Amino acid sequence: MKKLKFAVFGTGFWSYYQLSGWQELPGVEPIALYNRTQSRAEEVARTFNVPHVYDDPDELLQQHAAELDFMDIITDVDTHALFTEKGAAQGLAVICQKPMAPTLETARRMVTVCKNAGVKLYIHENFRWQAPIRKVKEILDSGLLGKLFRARVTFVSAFPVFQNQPFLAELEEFILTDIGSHILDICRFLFGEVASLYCQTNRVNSQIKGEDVAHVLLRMQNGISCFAEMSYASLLEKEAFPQTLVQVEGEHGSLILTHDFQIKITTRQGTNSTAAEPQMYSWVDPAYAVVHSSIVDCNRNILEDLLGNAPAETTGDDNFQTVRLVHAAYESARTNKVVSLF
Ligand code: 89V
Repeated sequence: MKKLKFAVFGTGFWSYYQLSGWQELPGVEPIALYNRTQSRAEEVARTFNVPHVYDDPDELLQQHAAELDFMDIITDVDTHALFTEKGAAQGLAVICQKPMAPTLETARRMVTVCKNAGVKLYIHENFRWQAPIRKVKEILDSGLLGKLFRARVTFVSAFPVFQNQPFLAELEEFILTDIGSHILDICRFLFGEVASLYCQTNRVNSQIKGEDVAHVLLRMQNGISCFAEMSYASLLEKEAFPQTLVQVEGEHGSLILTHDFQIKITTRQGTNSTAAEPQMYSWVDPAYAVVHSSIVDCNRNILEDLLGNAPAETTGDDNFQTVRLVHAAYESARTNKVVSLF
């Protein structure tokens, strides 16, 4: 079988997990790495047996664009558009980490540039690929709970996320872009598109620049009322990081996805429990297990699309709808007004 060849742009903290995730899949092969600091790229290249390393992205593309099938962008958000444009100009499919871009206009431009160049754009949005979130979706789709009317999606933690990802402390817009991109995407995945939203934010940690608490009340187009709550400032008895907890209510019953991937389903017949644990690959950091494990499923879904076997979920077009929600939430928090998404 011919392997799809790819280049990685950015070899920081996340690249180790992204490359480990690719290694779980047959049919792909990283052939070149770019990083601003070449020594860091060399370290990663040694770990993953990648033959070519560059500290100049244009040189990488000049040398290898002809043999590449796609690029995987794992740089900070401010350079996503730059590398997307470089890749699209060479006719390469682009995979880019979330959040897609720092502004809605830049995200729109990335989608347009890729369309105009006739190349595919995918956003590596992995939270919807977590095993417990897929299980919740399966239960909702079975109709067991009947017509849904109320939901709550929670990512509330005091995990010291800035230790591994110090750049997060420098973001003027923090939790809605970093975690909101995931949580609002889960809301869309589970409950469909949003009609309107209202948001309040707060900054508790004075050592960081952006907000670390956000509450978003969403009115979904199908009438469901969904409360998305996020915090990196909440010292709780049970630390949930990096789990997303979910509660959904329908006419015939409810479900709760609680800590440690337990799902409790209650109907008039009583309560049943089921578990949806992530697959523990050898390379996952136990502190991030459910997130790291979902990288493989997200990559697999994108790979199937690249191979023409099945459509990917997290395309640029799809993720643009999530980016709209993130920026609508900031607008709502700024103006203290409900924002319509129509
Ligand atoms: O996927 C992410 O956005 C990571 C983490 C799981 C720590 O939030 O920044």
